[in-house]
Amino acid sequence: MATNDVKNTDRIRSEIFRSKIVTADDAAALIHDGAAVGFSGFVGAGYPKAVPEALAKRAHALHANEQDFSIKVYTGASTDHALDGILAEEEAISFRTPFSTDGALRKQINSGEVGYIDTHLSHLAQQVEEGFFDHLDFAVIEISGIDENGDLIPSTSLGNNKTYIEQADKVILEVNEWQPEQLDGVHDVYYSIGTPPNRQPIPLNTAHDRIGIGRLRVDPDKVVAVIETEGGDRNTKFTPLDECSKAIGDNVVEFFKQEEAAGRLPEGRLLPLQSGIGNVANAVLAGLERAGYQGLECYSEVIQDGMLDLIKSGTVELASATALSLSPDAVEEFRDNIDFYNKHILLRPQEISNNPELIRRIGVVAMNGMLEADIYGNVNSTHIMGTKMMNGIGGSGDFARNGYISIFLSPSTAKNGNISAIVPFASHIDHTEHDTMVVVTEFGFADLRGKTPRQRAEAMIAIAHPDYRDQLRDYFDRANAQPNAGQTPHILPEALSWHQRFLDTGSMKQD
Ligand code: 0RQ
Repeated sequence: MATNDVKNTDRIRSEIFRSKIVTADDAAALIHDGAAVGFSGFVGAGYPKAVPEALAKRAHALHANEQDFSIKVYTGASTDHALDGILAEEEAISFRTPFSTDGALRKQINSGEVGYIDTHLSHLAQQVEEGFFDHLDFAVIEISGIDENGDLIPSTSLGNNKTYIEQADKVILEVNEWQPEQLDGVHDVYYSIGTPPNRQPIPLNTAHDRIGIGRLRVDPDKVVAVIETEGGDRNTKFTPLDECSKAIGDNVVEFFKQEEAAGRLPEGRLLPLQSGIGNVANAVLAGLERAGYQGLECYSEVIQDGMLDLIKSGTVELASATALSLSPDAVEEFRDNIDFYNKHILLRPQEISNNPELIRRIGVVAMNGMLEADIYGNVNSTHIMGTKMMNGIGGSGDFARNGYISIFLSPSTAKNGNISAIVPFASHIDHTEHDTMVVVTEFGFADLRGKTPRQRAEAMIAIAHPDYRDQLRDYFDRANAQPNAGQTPHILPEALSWHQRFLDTGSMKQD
């Protein structure tokens, strides 16, 4: 729970900042209608807890008075209902970037009420600096403390905080006492990326390298308010592993064994792993533990529950990410053993955790979820039935395009088997056939590397759900039998109507 009372926490050890302590309502009152605001927050971790609530209250009161009030919201990635959701419910968001998972906001994005720019997570900081987006009026950033020098001790996510603090005209800080003080030391903030043509190589060669400092810097003159809060992160609970996700995890391990046997991955150690968000990603991590791997490294975006289990069992030695996003049970485990976990965790800004140069250099094995893939390997991660935004591309593009191996994972069907995740033509394409190397379902893995489009189609049909294999095979055979079938055989009008069947009858299955 966030607090709106002015108190005096010893987390603020600089007098100049202590003198700026106000209530969240007072801070929210500074933010004007139409303001562009950069918030901290990445996958439910480290988002501000008090100012969004005060802004929603303010919007409610102003709207009741028939006065306009909405803001443009920039973040690291998804936050929580307590930021996106409550502001959306008050119709207080006019624009959002780069990634959101909130249901209330999703409705407004898909109705066109809220403008949404779905951006690669590694791109946003630079694009904000370059001025593609409205200039930031405010940055509202959660931190876990302010040291004697006036430097900021980051919270559970770094996201775009460095850039938003630098770019915004005014900064509002939320010092959250709920965040464990022992987090101090896990952050590595790199300040020397620079701008082309003077950009230098980023000096990071392994997932465990430290290249920056443990603090965020801020010009105290820009700080217009400091708020003291005490509230937990989002902490979504994971559902227990089901047979399908367990099978996907086992199939990923089988693929890794193939790569180790071929000498393409170091035996028993693999290469640094990136794993996406959600239950399937969690299941893959559990598969690695079952397979007995030890001492692995992760170069990812988010540390979720599955990663803690792996650190505890020694499966993972080091996890580098931009956010620590744990369920309530995992938070308890983390707090009880914080000194142990902190030795195995590094948090970086997302322009470093998701940096293409670094992902390519250290040879990351990227594993991300998807909505659907087509028989040639084009992947849709974002648009349901080609039009409705689900969440966004997030970091999947950063990792898929640049990973040493790029894997997409999904159950073979969605919505109780009524939708096939393998289709003739993806209804929207986030990752092209050139980016997708391996696709995994509960029925196996399709290794698309070194395969022609026709060979890829065979491999993809083999991992589709048996209920859909005959339809996919029939489509491919007829497309291939056309006189001028070309490099990538298609019967386009039919391919494009594949999804229509679901919209008409509620199922892609043939009658
Ligand atoms: O909806 O729960 O209402 O039934 O989509 O699907 O199978 O639970 O899978 O949680 O892994 O999410 C692509 C959305 C997959 C996610 C996506 C419906 C399905 C369900 C979720 P219900 P699952 P996941 C790292 C990398 C892009 C960002 C990314 C994602 C819901 O992985 O957002 O990768 N990826 N970031 O029923 C209609 C289909 C469907 C479908 C699934 N073909 N048609 N609905 N669903 N397939 C992290 C960050 O970037 C921060």
